[in-house]
Amino acid sequence: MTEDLFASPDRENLAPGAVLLRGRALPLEGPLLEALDEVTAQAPFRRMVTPGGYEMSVAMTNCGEAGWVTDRKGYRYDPIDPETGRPWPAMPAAFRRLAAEAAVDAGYPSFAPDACLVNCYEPGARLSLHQDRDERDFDQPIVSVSLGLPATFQFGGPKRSDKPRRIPLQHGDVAVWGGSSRLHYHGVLALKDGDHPALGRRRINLTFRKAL
Ligand code: MD6
Ligand code: FE
Repeated sequence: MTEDLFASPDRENLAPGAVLLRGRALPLEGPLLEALDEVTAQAPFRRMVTPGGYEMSVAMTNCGEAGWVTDRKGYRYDPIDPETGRPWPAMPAAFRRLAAEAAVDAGYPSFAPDACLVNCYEPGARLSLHQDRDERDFDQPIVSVSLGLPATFQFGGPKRSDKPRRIPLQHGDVAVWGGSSRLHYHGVLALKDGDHPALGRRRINLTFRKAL
């Protein structure tokens, strides 16, 4: 019943609490790409090291009040960029606006993100199955924006061993998830080579969180 009320060709329910809004970022493409350049000029992409000592294939940066970081000591949200010693760049207005509007569309009217992790994939880069559990409040959803080259998202269940579904993500797609799928395992398969008109040989993913 509820599925029917919200059904639309641009909307796909992935799991209870998780919705894919195809093309939802496209109306804000110009302002988003401009804001991305401003963020990465102040806090450049870097490949972080996991607690186990591996350098991640995905390059990352952040904006907002806190940024997600990993190093030999562990994973955490930090108000300071360890590379620059300065606070992360403020969250640009276009970022904040898209995150809030997409959350409303997905049924999360009071989402107010304080952190945005920016992931940069070059061909071959991948993100292995993981849970996002470094945030304080799992009642808040995560809003995830895909830009640039297409990728295959893996979306599993509450256990690492749950077989993941494969979901193709394109430039402009926005996934919002929370509710009972908030802690489900997920990842991104190795990026295929290609050339995107706006972003070249890269995929950029913005994930908005209420971290603190
Ligand atoms: C990515 N995204 O799409 C990686 N996590 O590049 C994530 O790991 C992710 O998209 C939590 C919620 C949404 C996501
Ligand atoms: Fe994640």
